[in-house]
Amino acid sequence: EQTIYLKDYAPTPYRIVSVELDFKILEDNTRVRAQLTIEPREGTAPGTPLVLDGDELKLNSVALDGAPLVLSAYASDANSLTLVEPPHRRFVLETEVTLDPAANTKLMGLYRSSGTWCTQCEPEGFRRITYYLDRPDVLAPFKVRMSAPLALAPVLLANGNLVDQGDLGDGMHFAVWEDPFLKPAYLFALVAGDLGSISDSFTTMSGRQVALGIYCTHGKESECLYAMDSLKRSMAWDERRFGREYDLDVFNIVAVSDFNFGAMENKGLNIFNDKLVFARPETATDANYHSIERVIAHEYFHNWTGNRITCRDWFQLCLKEGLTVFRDQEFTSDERSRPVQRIHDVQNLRTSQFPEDGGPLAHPPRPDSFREINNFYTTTVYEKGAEIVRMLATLLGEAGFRKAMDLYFERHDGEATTIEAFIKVFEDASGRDLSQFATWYLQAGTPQIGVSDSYDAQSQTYTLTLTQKVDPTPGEPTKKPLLIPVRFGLIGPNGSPMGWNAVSGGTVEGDLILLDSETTTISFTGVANKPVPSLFRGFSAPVKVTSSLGQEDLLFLARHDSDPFNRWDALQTASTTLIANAAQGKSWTDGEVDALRQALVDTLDNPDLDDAFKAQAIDIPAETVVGRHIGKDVDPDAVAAARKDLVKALVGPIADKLADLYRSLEVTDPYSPDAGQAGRRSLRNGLLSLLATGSDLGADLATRQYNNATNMTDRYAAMAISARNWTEGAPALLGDFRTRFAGDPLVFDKWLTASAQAPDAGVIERMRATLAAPDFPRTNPNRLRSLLGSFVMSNPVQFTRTDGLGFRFITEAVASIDKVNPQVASRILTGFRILPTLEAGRREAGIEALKALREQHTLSRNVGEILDRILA
Ligand code: BAL
Ligand code: ZN
Repeated sequence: EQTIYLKDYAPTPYRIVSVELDFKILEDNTRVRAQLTIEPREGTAPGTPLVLDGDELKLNSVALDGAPLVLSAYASDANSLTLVEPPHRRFVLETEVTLDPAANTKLMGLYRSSGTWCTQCEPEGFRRITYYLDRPDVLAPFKVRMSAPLALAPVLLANGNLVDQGDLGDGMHFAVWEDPFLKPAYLFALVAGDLGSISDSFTTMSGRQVALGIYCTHGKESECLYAMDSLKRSMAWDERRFGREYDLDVFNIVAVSDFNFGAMENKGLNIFNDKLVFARPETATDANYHSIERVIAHEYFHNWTGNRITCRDWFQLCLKEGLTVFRDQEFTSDERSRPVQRIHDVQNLRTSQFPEDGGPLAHPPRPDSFREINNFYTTTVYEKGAEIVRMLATLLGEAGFRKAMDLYFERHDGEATTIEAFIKVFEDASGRDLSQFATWYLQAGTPQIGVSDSYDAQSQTYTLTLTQKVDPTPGEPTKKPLLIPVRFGLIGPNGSPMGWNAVSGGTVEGDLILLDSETTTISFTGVANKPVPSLFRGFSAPVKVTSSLGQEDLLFLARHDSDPFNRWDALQTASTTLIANAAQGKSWTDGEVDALRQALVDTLDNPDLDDAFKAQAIDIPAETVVGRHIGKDVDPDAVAAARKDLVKALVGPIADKLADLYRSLEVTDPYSPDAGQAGRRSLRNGLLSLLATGSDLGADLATRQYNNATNMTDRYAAMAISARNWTEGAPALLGDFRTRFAGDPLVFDKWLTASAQAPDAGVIERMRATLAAPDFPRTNPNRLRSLLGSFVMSNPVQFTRTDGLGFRFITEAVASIDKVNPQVASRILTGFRILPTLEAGRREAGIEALKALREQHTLSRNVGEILDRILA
């Protein structure tokens, strides 16, 4: 298999000046004619061949400047079209291919989803539509004509503005769309179908009217209203926060049921996985509303960070994704609660990115090689990428960051650029040397921070020593020290902040320590008492801290830290440590549990904290998070048992109090997805979860909540909590849920997710039966990910069974999905990255299952690459 290296990057010898596409969409096939105006770049030697990318294409004809090409002038197969000796001047290349969108189960290129024709081109899908220079640094204006049967596809959409449309007779009609903005082919989009829609408009800051449309299956129009509202708020926010105005007269969104990604930022025509558009209270949870808002914003924000400024090559993916995730996180923080959003984002980072960064699939946010680019749409590129941008914002401060972003937009608008150019903008805007900082993009692995401190009462000097270390990752045996911003404060014995007179031994700027070497020792003089340090406030860097603080200091921080993130984090660390120790045979003392319980109670009783924060604070870390903390020779059964024991010990003496609080939090107002109501429900459901794991009261409360629920948030929480704790009532609730919403695929996904998380030994048998049912939609990514993705990522007890049944269940499923949709298959397989952390027996069983997969099947490049990296 061929590996592609960043160091081999070179511009194409030819550029594409303009693109005209003509799609004739028929029931059985689609004919695509492309007219590409092409010219050699400066410096290209005459006679240099032109090689266009293709993928599973069937070429009907090829012409140059209007005349058919003789056979000797070109070579073609399904994967490329080569002009042996193109003219050394501007010329027009015309090709025609025929596609079979209904047979395209990979969902890359042009395909049909529930009858609708739609496209997905990022990263390399356009080459499945026509022969092209399918790479992000080839930018061109596109004009798209399409014709289709009026009865099957009354709606015809593409990028840009509609410039013509009409009837063609014989039941056919056409539309012509023109996109004046230069774009790479991965941003191309086309939709044809029989769709309903809602429309609205937005007036931009300079007073232009933009027509907004959301298209969907007929009957779902009212479920698109929250997405539309989110879109308008996103457009206004990007003007306020970043001065970015929308540029076309039209912005359309289309919801489709079969989609590999969550959504796609095609210029002026975003295509969405329908789970990130549709919402009504009876079928969508608060978390769904939250995700819809976030992803609508994310795709919209790409218009500037991704589309107007795009990536030079796919190694730079983080340039648009990390930055755009940062922007969507900021949007949600401004729209809802900043501390709650921060905790949410860090939880996500710790549960998904840290395991990636610490395992066989670790890679730098800006990788330098790949076999299959689809395998690099990872949480490292996205979420760690966002953390890197956040650190830049921390280093430069709010005004400095905005100044740098303004410069970025000014300097690079219309370009396909690189991480280096991005960093340079921040250097130029701030006058700082960021060469050491840039290592964050180039080096894999999560830094581990060691902390030790001492206090000398006589000289009133507090000394803090911080160390950084990154373990080797695949291909990177040695690591360089990073520039790590540590936002911090010192807290005095009475819980209030403490100042100091002078600092020596390290760089401190205001409340930031800049950690730039392996060890930094900083002395603070004029410190009146021994302080407790609060470090990495707001999670100021994506690191793991091995704290020197004992349980007592942690619980002190949980009460007194002025930084809400660190209050939350102190509780998390306290409970993670107790569970991890117990799972390794070192049980907690009664005193430790009493103190943790009291800290939880104090948090719940604190009138100054909001419900959403309290819900996060009482959340006991998941088994996977504890397993990650232990790091090696993990026995997931022992972790699960220890976690359950701790919750029991914590909840036991206060079960009645928690149940009273649970009852008092019932929401009686009509449902609204707003942050206040959602926070109240999340606290109530958090209490239900504690009660279900830690007392006899929970199971009944869950059943009652399920039956009385008036919205999906409460009904789903009751079912999922019952399933995860495998309560006596769980099978009945799952059974009811399955039929209550039969016919709604997005609700079926919720059932699949909850079912896959049941920890009982029968879960695999039940999942097999689900998959084998004749009506199971085996080509739909959402269904497959809901069942199998949830199982590998959140059911460690059954996935890593010592008898290997869980591993084999997944490898067998992956082998069959791989034949239909390699992207979905390889994503599910990444769950095996957990192997190096497991105890020997389980690890061996997992390796055996992977080897059997490799030996018994012909695998896609996607799955093959993941498999080889895990087994390496
Ligand atoms: N560009 C792929 C989908 C997304 O990250 O927005
Ligand atoms: Zn994105």
